Amino acid sequence: GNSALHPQQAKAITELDKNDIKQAIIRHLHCSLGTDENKANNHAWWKATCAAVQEQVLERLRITQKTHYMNDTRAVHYFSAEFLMGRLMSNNLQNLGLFDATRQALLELGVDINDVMEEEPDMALGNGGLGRLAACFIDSLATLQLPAIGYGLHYEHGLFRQEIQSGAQIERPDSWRDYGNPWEICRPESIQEVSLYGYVETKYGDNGQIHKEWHPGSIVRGVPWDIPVVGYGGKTVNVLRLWESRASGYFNWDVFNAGGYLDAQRENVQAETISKVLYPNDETEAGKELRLIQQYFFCACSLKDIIRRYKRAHGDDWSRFAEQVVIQLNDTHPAIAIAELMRILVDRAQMNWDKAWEICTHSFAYTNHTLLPEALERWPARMLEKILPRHLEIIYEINHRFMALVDKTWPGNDVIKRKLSIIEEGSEKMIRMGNLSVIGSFAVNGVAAIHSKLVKEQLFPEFDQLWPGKLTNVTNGITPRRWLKACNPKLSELISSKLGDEWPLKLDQLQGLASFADDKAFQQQFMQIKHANKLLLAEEVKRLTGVELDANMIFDVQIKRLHEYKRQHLNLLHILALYRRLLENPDYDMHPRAFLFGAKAAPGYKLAKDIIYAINKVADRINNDKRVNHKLKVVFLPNYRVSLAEKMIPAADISEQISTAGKEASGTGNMKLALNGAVTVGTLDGANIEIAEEVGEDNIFIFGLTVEQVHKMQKAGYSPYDYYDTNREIKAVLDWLETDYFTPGKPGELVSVKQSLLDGGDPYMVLADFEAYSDAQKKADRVYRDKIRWARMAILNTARMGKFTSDRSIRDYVEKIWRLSSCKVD
Ligand code: DL6
Repeated sequence: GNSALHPQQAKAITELDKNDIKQAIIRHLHCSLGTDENKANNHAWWKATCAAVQEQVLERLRITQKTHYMNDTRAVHYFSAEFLMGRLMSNNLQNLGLFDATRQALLELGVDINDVMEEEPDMALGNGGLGRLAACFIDSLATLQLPAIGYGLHYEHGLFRQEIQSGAQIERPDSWRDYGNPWEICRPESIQEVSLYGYVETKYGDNGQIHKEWHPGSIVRGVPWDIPVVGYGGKTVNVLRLWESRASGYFNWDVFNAGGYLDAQRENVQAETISKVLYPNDETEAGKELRLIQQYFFCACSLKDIIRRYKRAHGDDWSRFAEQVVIQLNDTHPAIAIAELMRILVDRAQMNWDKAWEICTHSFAYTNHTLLPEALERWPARMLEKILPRHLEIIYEINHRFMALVDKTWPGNDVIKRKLSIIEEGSEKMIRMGNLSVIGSFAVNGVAAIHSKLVKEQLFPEFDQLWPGKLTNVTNGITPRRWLKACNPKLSELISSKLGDEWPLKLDQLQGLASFADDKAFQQQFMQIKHANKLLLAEEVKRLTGVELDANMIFDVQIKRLHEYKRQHLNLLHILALYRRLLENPDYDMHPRAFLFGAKAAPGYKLAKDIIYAINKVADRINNDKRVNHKLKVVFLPNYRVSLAEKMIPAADISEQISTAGKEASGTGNMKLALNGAVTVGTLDGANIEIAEEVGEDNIFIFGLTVEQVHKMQKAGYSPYDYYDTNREIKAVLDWLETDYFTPGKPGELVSVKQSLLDGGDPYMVLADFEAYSDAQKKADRVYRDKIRWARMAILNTARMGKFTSDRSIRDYVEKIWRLSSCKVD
């Protein structure tokens, strides 16, 4: 190859040393960036370093793609509207095994690698758990050397940047690629075109056959951007392919020729709007036309891309399609792909319906991520008719045939029919994407044992009867490369010193730490690292908020999207209770504690924003109250995101996982925190249940109502006033919110929080769980003061998190759903 130009490329990656890397960085500083060592600022160093790393990555990408092509591998295609990647530099260096050499190289160039990494904007193309799960999964897929490709949208603006002004959330646009993104590669050779709008023509053939032809009203171009996904060990490099929308040249040219220059420009703007911005709603469907167009746009581009690749190997023989291609639908956002594949097979490939349906239902699998009714996607039939008229017809046909099956199974049962139908009849006809997904897939999974059980028993019981075995569970996981090795280098080193360095690939090996759980010297090392991480976070907190934290305080962390069901306000009520206890009794016996929050609220979710405001106002008051602030601090860190999580998680003592039982499908932050030695205070919800099984009941603080108890109470008619009227503390803290104690001169500013918990009916049973929560916190406080016992608990949490590696999740998908084989890349 070009080894004369780039001598280091001739070397195997394991032979690359700091001098090779140094040379490559300098070369890029000069030749790619047109600057030099004396002029370069941290941003330039970052770009040059990324470019040097990317050389290594692209070479491995090329070899991977060639290997997959030569072996004609079956591959999984992970369709997701969100990939919350975060920063890539440290991750790619870790996975290539080049982190230390690069750190050294930069050091010799007079630059601190940490300062360089701070230059990288987060790739925040996701809202929260669902998007971050997709990112962990593609890491594991590459690590396990599985042929896989992630497909999604190349949003120009990711999730908004959050500022806090006078306590309130302000949304600012996120511009992750304003100054270029060194990791992505544009692939104009793989541009696709996608149709929208228009009408359907029915044509009658000589033999009486009916053929449908869609005459689109508009065509948009999809430009693919590839982000390499480097597996740990650097062998397999898969890609994440993200589609950017552009105006399609020729379509507008017609308008232009007709003299409609401005119309043509308007068309351009509309086409380019499709991938402009990520919808910032977590757990709520946004029934907006543009969102449906976004979903269809990336699915249609991706399917064309898949089919192009399939045809390159198999020509027009569709018979092996489902053997080669499995498409995983990450929630219902890409569910329209089912109708699109049917359209391609029936209308374009002229296949008969049954054969097409056979291929479809052997290609798709669907993951459900929530039971919350407000998150289950439904589209107005009229909207579909306007944007995708042919797809609506196809959906009606799918439903028609499915209803016949339902009728055969439950003859004459209209209740069941109405329930299972893809079409919801009402004042406005709606298309239920969940039902379409279940009907069009060969497998459906929930994301934690309890969630999958509820999917079976509550959400889709009849589907489970109809197709026994189709509904299954795959418990979520997280990549230990990012969420331990990279984000907590000190703890990683300690672990490696005891267990060797294979644990990032074999996370079960962490069990080996259990034998040190009672070892005084190890306990000390483990807790010293926690302390050092807390000092680092305290510095960051000071920098970001001005609040000073003593690293001897308990660092109690709740980081996740803001939602009533996640109950940040339960945490807040407990903070108010502690504050009140301290004011009533200055000697109130508690270990000093710092409560740290990180959370974004959907811009249109009023109460969520009110809760953020309330947390900040309470924080202000407490942090400036000399009577208590040596014992109690509250911090709301602005702009919570992946890179901030990487700083908070290694420093946490307590992990708050306090959702109403039955509402949090799995959670993944719970896994990240426990892996880093934080002890969970949590309800029996989502993956908390499985975490409790792994760490043992002595090493977790479980409290509160169970799923069954929640159901029972709600059926019996839950009244929050029962608690308000009988629990002095609850009444006092709720009434406190109505005064101007936290908002001087402005009483009532925080009243919406109180109202939601009383007249609002307290839908997430905050008051019902308050006392149990407070007791669990008291217990955690006592245990923390027993240094030896706490160290043991923290160590055992890390030691017993092996199950929650995303490698295990991916292996489960491979076995239960995808039936994939790994493909060794050398
Ligand atoms: O499965 C990933 C993640 C779970 O860990 C969370 O518990 C769950 O709330 C989240 N679900 C969503 C739902 N969004 N939609 N639609 O984000 O998924």
